[in-house]
Amino acid sequence: MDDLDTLTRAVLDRVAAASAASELEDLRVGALGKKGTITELVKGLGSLGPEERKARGQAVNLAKDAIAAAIDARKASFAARDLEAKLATERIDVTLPVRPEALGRIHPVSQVMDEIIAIFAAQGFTVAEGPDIEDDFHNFTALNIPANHPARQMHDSFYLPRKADGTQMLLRTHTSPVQIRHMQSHQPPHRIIAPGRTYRCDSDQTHTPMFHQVEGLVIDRNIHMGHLKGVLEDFVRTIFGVPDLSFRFRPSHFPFTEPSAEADIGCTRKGGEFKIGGSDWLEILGCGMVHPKVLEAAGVDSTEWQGFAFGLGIDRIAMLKYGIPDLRAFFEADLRWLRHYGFAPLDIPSVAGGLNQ
Ligand code: 2NM
Repeated sequence: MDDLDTLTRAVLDRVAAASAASELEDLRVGALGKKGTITELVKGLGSLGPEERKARGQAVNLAKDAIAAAIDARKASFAARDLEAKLATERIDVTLPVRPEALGRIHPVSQVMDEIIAIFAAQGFTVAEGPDIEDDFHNFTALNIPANHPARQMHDSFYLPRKADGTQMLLRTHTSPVQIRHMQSHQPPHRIIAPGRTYRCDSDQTHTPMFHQVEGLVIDRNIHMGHLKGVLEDFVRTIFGVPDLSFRFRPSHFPFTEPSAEADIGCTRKGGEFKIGGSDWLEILGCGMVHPKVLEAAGVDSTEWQGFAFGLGIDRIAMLKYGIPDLRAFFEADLRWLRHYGFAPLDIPSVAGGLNQ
């Protein structure tokens, strides 16, 4: 017995004195491994009588368990100590100010979207939102777009796989379905804008498959084209910061408005130079009086209510306003481009702030 007790105590003392996990592993192998001191004692049991062997066997097992438990406990305390040390040396002070060179930038599209929202908010509009994935009714049918219209073709719109009931969802091709949904779920009068992502199967120098639109909708009892022109003229003058910017309507056609117009702003083209303001014309948006069929499809009584709608592309406004030459760079997530064309996060646009200092 004494040799077992002495041996056990010696191992436990060395476990207590160990200063690293690797030392503990050496101690474990030395005592409990194949050729370990305790293991060797077990081998000696064979030469003992049955009674003595049983008693000695139990004592050896208790010693093995005690040593293994002591080693595990010491290992755990080393792991806790190492973690504490790591946490102490790698501590970060989350209250420190952000490094200026590490600041993110606001994408020009986000900036212009915020500017547009600020301008229409000052005119009393609120923002409406809806799903990017739409059904045929809200994206086309309710907007008086006929069954054979080219926009409905497979190669002009992004369709999802057909569902079991035969219907097929698509990525919205404009934000008009947001306005249909708003009219369905709210009582008139309406005064909303619907900014957001839109999708068309189109990709070249001036088109990307995903782009950004803002559409506006005003429905009340006596709304007419004069209100429309006033709202939009104020908008283009404020967004471009040109107080006397010229603005004109040209007759046009959309299935969802009657009458319909396209609007131009004044610009200057001289040599290679281009700027907003001047006596040349640049097309900027489409608009019109909401077609009675559209109002009825959205559950609005067209004998009592009427109004206007308009739509414009945000990406092109951003290019024009901030002199960004290449549309495709907008969606390449190039950090150098973002650092150059991006905006400081706290440069929040407001009409009172002049939008762009
Ligand atoms: C445009 C041009 C003209 C438009 C119509 C509607 C709705 F849902 F109220 F009928 N929303 N947007 C509209 C009208 C959009 O984009 C060039």
